Formats: sequence, C-alpha cells, structure tokens
Amino acid sequence: MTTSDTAGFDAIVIGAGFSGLYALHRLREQGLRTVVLEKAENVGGTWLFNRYPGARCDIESIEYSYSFSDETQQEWVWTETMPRQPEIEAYLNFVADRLDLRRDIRFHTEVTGMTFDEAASRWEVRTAAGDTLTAPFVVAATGILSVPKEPEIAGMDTFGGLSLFTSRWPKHDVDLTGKRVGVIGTGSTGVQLIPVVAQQAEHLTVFQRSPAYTLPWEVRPFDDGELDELKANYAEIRAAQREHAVGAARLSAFSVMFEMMTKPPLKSASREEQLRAIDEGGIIGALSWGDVFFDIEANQMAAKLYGEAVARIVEDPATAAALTPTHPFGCKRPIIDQGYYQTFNRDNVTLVDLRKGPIVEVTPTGIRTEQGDYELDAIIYATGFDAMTGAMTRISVTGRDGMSLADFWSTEGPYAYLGIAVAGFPNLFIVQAPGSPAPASNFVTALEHHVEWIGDCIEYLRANGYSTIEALPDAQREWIEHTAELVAPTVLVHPTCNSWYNGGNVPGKKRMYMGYTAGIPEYRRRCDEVVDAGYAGFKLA
Ligand code: NA7
Repeated sequence: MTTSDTAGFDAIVIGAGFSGLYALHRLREQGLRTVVLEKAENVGGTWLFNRYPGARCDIESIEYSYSFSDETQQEWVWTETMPRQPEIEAYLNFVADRLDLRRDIRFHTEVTGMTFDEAASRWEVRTAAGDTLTAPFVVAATGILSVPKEPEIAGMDTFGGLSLFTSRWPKHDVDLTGKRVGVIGTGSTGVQLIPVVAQQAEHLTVFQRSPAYTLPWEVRPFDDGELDELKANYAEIRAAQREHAVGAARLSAFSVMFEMMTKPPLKSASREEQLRAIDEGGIIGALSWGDVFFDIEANQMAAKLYGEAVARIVEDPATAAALTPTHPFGCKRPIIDQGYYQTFNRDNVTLVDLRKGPIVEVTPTGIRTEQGDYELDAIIYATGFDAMTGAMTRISVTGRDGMSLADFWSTEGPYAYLGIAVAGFPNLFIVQAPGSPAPASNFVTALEHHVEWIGDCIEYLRANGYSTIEALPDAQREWIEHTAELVAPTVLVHPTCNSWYNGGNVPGKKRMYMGYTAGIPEYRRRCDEVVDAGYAGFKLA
C-alpha cells in the first residue's frame, strides 16, 4: 500500500471498538468513503484486550449495547443481566458482520502519527507499516480505557514465573490451578478477577494499595422469556435511558450512586439510623446518604460505616480493617462486585495491605515488600489505564502550526471543547475526549450521541461548502471552566482523590477531572445549542 492507492478517503476512523464500529456505519450511511484503522486482529477494542477471568460490564446488557439499530438489538441474544467480556466481544463481532463493517476495516494497522496539511485541509495519517492515508476528517475512536498503565515496579522483568496483564490477557486459557498467584491492583478489574482466581489458585496473595469501595449486586442469567419481554419494550427502555443522567435507567454502578444522592444526609443521622442503614442495606447502605458526594466529613463518616459493614462479612478483623478504604468514596469509579469480600474468608487467600509497607521490587521468585517477601508462581498486574488521553498522546498528532496534541495536553492540561474537539486540530473529532460525559455515564449511550453529532457536523460542513471546522480556544476554555465548576462542590476535587478520572493514577499526568457531570440530557441540550447557533465556539472555514 502506498500513499497513492490509499488517498481519497472522506474520513478515517481510528479504532474498531464500540465507537469506531458505529462511526464507520454512520459515516458510510451518509455516503462518506470511510476506512477504519485498527491495530488489533479483530473488532472489540477494550473488550477484545481485557479478557481476564471475571471480566464483566457493570451496566445491564440491554442498555450497554447499541440503540441505533433496531435489527441488531432485536436479533442479538444476551444471556445475563450484566454481560461478561466474551459475550460483549461476540456481540461486537455480530454487529460488525450484521452491518457488513469488516470490508472497510484494516486490521493489524496501528496509527503512529498524523499531521494536518493546512494547504490541502486534509489529515495525513501514518501507520506503523509505513503507509500514509489521507482524508479531510479523522474520527479518533481510540477509547478512554485502552492504554494500560504500566505499574513501573522495579524488577518486573526478572520474575521467573508467569507474568500476566489483565489488559492484554492471553487468548488461550490460562490454568492457574496449583499455582501461588499474586494480584496487584484492586480497582474494578482486581475486584472482578480476585474471586475467580481464588477458586483456581493454590494460594492467592492480593497486594492492595487502595482498598476498593464495592457495590455488591446479583448478576444473573435472564429467566425464560425475560429477554423477549424486554425486547418487546425496547423503545421505552431506550427512551428512558436517553433521558437518564447517566445514560442507563436500569441498574448500573452509576445509577446506584445516583440513587444515593436522593437519600437523607449522614451528618444528621442518629447512630440508630446509621446502623439500620447497614442492617438493611449492607455496604451499599453504608454509602447511601445524600451528603456523601458533597461533604468530605460525611464522606469520611460513610467510610467508617462502610468499614463496619465490611467487618460483618470478613471474619478476620485485621483483614476487614485492611479492606476499609480511607480515600473518599466517589473519587474512583464504583464497582459492582460478586462475592469480593467473602473471598477474603477463604483459607487460600491472603491480603497484603501495602499502606503498611509498599512493594519494593519484583524478584525472580516473587514480590518483595517492606513487610516481607512473598514467593509466587504467577503475578497478575491489574494496575489500570492511562485513561482518556493515553491513546491519543501515544500517536504523534500534529495540528496547525506544528502544534503537538501530546505536548498541549501535558503542558496546559487535557483540554477539549464539548469533549469532542481540540483547538488547533481542525477536522479531528475525538470520540469521548476530556470534558465529555463518558467517564460518569453509560459509555455506549455517550458514544452514540458523539458519533451522531460528529456525523451531522460533517454533513453540515459538506452541505454548506465548508472545508474545515476547528474549536476556538476561548470556547474550549469556557467549556473546561464549566466542567470544573460542576465538580467543584463535590468530593471529586479533594486532594486525596487519585483516579483515572483525574489523571491522578498516572505519575506526572496533569491533574483535572476529565468528565462532564451534568448528565447526558443536559450535555445533549448544550451540544444542540451549539449546533443551533451555527456551531458556536467553532470556526468554520
Ligand atoms: P483502576 O481502577 O485504575 O485500578 C488500578 C489498581 O491498581 C488500583 O487499585 C491501584 O492502586 C493499583 N495500582 C496501580 N499501580 C500500582 C502499583 N505500582 N502498585 C500497587 N498497586 C498499584 O483500574 P481498573 O483496571 O481496575 O479499572 C479501570 C476502569 O475499567 C474502571 O474504572 C471501569 O470503568 C472499567 P491505587 O488506587 O492507585 O492506589
């Protein structure tokens, strides 16, 4: 492939995950000659790579799926209320086949760089194989949780046993039977993985730096006829979902949190009321207070109550205490769990509280901490992602006047306008850029809106003879100020909040809460307002 035989696209989409597949379908339906460049061998994005045992979505399957095509939502059969990774991967393959998307996807094609040619108003997109493709528009569907955060622990390469990374889990089955396994990381991934690995391993040692807040919930197979009944009501389900702040009107980790905000305040609750909350609601009850997200003292009180609720499940008091979080609830993404705390009652599970002495290094035979050495046959790293910006900063993106996106985001901050476009980078649409509702909502609801907005925008430009659209720096600044004002009254901005939401999980990353928290309907209203005003905040040329 050379430049000449790949020129002539109207749009290049980067990534064949949830966002990229819909972007391809949508732009192709609009008559744009579109190509998707995907580094992997298949569709799926994050849901292709994160195939670790226990991987599952924390939003219900019938809502964590495309709503744009009634055929696909009626034909696909979900087997469980909240889908496991293999089923989501299979679903995305089904959609790719059903909508005949594969013919326009180039697999094994990693984008390494892209430069905006100002004279021609086109992007030149370069691949690892040395090819260059050009198109006036680029849609970066590169994912918000697609780039693993390397744990950067000394000696990792020296380990003589099996090293496994949850975000690039092998395709073949990994048998951990009879092995001494260590897991590093207790975010959503660790909380899903740990109960499953505990059942297989001879011994499991969990290395925990920050205890998780989890929301135990039953995930179950659909009853006979239940899915058909839901499908018969899909129009209502989708309408409710669209109007819900978190883009999921049924059960999800977000909707549980959303519900909490409607409860009475903890600070004025009597001890009896507090105890009743955990008697009746368990660890979810400990957190279900209206002031918890807005008042750090209430949040700290809820953390203590949470610890009491954990101690009712975990038999060893020292382990229960070690599993009690000290960071504010809400700072990290809530986690729907399946038997997480019960796992620590097993004889073959040990918890190492790294707050009492951190990991020093990985040795050829295990992990050395300040508290002692642990001999292991396998180490599983569940250490998170360089979220939101990580994928685009790994591509050398050069906009107007030689401006580098990676430099801009690392020096100024992860700024974008409307969570879609960055000033200085014309005709580049980033699905779920910083400032979009994605981190605090059902990602699929959010991305469908993004893709549709982008499709309509390109249609408008072509219909009205414009060749470029570009976010204006002032509009971008105002949007970022607006997103910051929304989270200012919450515990999300507390200095002890370190998470992928604000870049605090990646050393050296510019700190800023990267989501839009006024909810999806309000976000949609603002995006409509921008369009109605002739793409206010953008320069069209
Ligand atoms: P998270 O939520 O970022 O969790 C990563 C975990 O790994 C977290 O417990 C970290 O502790 C821990 N971690 C990271 N680096 C280290 C080192 N060096 N040593 C010890 N522990 C470490 O990522 P997940 O993959 O679990 O979930 C990401 C999202 O995927 C989730 O929010 C859902 O949206 C789906 P820390 O908290 O930094 O102290």
